[in-house]
Amino acid sequence: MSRNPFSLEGKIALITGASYGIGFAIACAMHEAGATIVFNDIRQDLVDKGIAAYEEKGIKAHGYVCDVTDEDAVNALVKKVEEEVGVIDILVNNAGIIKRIPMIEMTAAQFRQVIDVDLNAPFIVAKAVIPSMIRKGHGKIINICSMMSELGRETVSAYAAAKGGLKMLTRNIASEYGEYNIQCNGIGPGYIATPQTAPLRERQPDGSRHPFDSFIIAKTPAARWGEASDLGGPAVFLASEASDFVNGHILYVDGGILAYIGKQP
Ligand code: NAP
Ligand code: GCO
Repeated sequence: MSRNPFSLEGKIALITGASYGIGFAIACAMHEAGATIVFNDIRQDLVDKGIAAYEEKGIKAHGYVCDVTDEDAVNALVKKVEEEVGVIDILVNNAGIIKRIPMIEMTAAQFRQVIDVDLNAPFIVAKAVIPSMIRKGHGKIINICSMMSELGRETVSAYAAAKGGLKMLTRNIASEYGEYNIQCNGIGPGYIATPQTAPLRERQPDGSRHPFDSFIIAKTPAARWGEASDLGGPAVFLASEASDFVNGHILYVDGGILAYIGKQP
């Protein structure tokens, strides 16, 4: 019988910031495809909550405390994972933050903080796992990008700068390490219903939809917000042998937003 090219059997996947939200959904899909799941969060209580959420799904995940912006902590995490679980075959740079502040009101410190988590950290974590991937002869890196890797909008200057940068970091990792059988691709989720976007979906005092919520429905051919689980299949594809000749690509999983001018009001 031929091997299933989408199988992640025997693979170890590190998904950053995956106690809940998109990272959690990607981890669950990778587990279903056979991978061993490793994740981190910034505090022990958040890691414990994550482990309990995985247990509820019947998944024995390995959770660690680590702030992805701290290079020493990331290096220590990767060393510990290699000792306790094994060499990381799949890295998903998922941890991310957003600050919705008009640019001329945003402080440079706030801007730097977003760049630190959303762009510097993927560099730090990828840098930490690549040497072992080279030694092992293969590796998959998936960077979670955004609509804001392509588009701008008011209040998200730092996030757009970071996610645009992450798209180019993705292409550069693919260019620099493709010859070592390392594939680095991005996933660009559309508007997905998670805690990060909850403020954009809050009901109005009169019970009506938030104007941004209605705007997103009108901008999305699928006419709905994405669910975190919508990212599972694409992530498994980019983590599996099925995508071994896909490198430096950004796979937008957006219900068609980038193809569409939007519904006429
Ligand atoms: P979320 O619900 O806010 O979850 C983000 C996760 O990242 C949380 O678990 C958070 O940990 C963790 N995190 C933040 N800073 C960290 C740090 N310094 N070290 C370690 N972990 C850290 O966000 P989400 O919507 O699932 O988004 C996940 C990724 O997808 C992000 O990169 C986001 O930008 C991107 N994305 C989201 C959407 C969307 O519509 N939701 C669309 C496109 C892209 P805590 O437990 O501490 O909060
Ligand atoms: C915003 C949103 C986003 C999304 C996402 C889109 O305020 O516009 O939070 O930017 O989270 O990244 O792909």
